[in-house]
Amino acid sequence: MSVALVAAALLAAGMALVRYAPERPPGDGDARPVPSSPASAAPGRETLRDLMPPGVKIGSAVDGRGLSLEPAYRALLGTEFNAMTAENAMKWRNLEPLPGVYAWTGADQLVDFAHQHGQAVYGHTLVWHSDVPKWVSPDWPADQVRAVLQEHVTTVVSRYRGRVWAWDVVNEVLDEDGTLRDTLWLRKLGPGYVADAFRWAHAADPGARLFINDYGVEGRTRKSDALLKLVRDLRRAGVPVDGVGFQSHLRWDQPPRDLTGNLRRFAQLGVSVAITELDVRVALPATPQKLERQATLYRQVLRACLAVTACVSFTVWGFTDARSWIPGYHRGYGAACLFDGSLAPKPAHAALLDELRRQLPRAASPSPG
Ligand code: 9MR
Repeated sequence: MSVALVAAALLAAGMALVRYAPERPPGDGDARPVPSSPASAAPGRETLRDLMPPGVKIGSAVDGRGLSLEPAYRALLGTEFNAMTAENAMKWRNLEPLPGVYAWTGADQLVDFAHQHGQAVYGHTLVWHSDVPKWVSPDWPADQVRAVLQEHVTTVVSRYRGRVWAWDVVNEVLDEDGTLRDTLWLRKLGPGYVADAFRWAHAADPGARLFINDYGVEGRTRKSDALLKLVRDLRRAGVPVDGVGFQSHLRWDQPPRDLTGNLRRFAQLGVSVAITELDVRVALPATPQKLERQATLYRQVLRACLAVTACVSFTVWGFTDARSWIPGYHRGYGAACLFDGSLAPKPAHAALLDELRRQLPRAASPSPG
């Protein structure tokens, strides 16, 4: 299904061609105040959070289970980051294991931890082809599929209304060739499901920033061209899309092509942009040389985000190699995070700190005479 057809479907549905106006201009971050950093775990050591410019959040994905981990993990999470994304706790399969039976504990704990540490929560993810509860059946008629999807979006967003600053409303809706991915949602509901999901989420929490999130779109690729067109069409049709998330699961030896220029062309549509799931996997064994190249790539991604005013957050997909998804999914790769398996900072962490220090506004020079 091409993105042109999405636009056609939107029009066919009789939608008003009103450009959606965000409540605040892009680039200004969160409308909800995030308190400043609590005292650092290691006094005297500056953290990423300390140095991040106002208006750009620094986040990490956190698996709900990570929160019950050792104090050192919790201390780093609380001091290095001012935002967090639910790595798994808010996925539909985990939230509603049986129809109408919700398991909120993991997600609630995450939101509570964030609140106690003055951190913003990035909700992930409402509509995805993966991690759908098994009880949602492809044999159901379209009306039933639509009703459960709407119920899911509405229930989850309403529960965290005012406490989640942004949502990945739809995740990975595009295929590698830029067409809409063949999913249960597309097959049953047609391309209009994307717009509907944003409208349902907006109705449930009009203050939340609503994102479309994908991978393989960081550089100028066929897929990012298609995403650009999709976002443009959705906004022209009045759909409340506030931002575009660039997952950024990168390989140490494959930097994206023109990341900064790519972020800019999305920003020109009037949306916020965000680095949502950054990690940089290296081919094992991880040598000092590879970790230096990894550090350079982390730095480049941060630099790109900071160069684009519309970039509102920079989030890593987990901060320790001890808990990264990479070894389980990418054979022969690992060591993708900012801290090693013993929570010691790696060159990539130092590179981010260095980049942030370089970007600090220069102290006013003494007046002549
Ligand atoms: O890191 C997540 C891993 O623990 C889960 O098993 C997996 C399936 O739910 O999802 C991983 O996170 C993915 C994210 O939700 C969407 N973008 C790609 C991420 C890495 O696969």
